[in-house]
Amino acid sequence: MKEITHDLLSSFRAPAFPGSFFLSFEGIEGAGKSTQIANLKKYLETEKNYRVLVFREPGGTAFGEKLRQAILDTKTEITPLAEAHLFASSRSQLISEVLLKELAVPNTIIICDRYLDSSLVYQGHARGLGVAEVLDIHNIFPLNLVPHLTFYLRIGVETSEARQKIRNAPKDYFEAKGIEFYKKLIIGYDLIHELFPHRIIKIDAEKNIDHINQEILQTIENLLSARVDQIDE
Ligand code: Z5A
Repeated sequence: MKEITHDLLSSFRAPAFPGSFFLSFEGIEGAGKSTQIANLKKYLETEKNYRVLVFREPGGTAFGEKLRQAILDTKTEITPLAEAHLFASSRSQLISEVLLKELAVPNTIIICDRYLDSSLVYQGHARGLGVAEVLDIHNIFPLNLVPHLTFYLRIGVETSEARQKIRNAPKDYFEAKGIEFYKKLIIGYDLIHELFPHRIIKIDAEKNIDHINQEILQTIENLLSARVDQIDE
């Protein structure tokens, strides 16, 4: 497997659009991403007057949604390399067709439900392709654009299973892979957090929904006020 070098990591940058922000949420199944994204969107729109757009990955474009269905509904095994390229092509389309255009509109916040880190963790670490190999696939504009902030909602395997049981939906391609796969995902996310310690904010998502929401809002306040200070300078 390839080495993750400083040079490789430093080619990943947040997009520079004055007054606009790009955020993502990460975590294993049932971590509470959709729940927290809905709460954050409401807060940013009503309390901060931002224009907030939410996209999910894979998906977010007509092409991406077709890929999502193809990947998550498959009953046959896909190689980790094929998976990585499929997710990257959905992401590439989302960035070019939507993200860059929308971020250029001032006062916009884009929130992605999963993004690059999911590929690093699922394909790179848990499926064994290698984190550097997945970074390499993304080391070309615009795939090398990363969020200003990523919230990693960390839960254990037991909590994930308990929350899935309540939902009682049929298992998709990744959900069917079992406990050992989920354990690898958690190790993978901790590893990615070490690689990008400033961008990725790790949150204990075993706590209750309101507590997590408050922690997220505090971090967001810091991001927004730091950016305003920069603009004022
Ligand atoms: N994938 C990949 O391999 N590579 C990639 O690059 C990308 C994706 C982009 C997409 O999953 C799959 O694609 C995913 C990785 C792979 N595979 N898996 N597994 P998805 O989008 O279909 O599913 P998900 O991301 O795992 O979403 P989810 O299951 O809906 O989880 P969530 O959004 O994090 O959770 P939630 O819907 O907000 O909450 C789940 C339940 O828990 C719900 O009943 C809530 O009311 C409850 N909940 C939420 N928070 C709490 C707290 N704090 N306490 C108690 N209960 C809570």
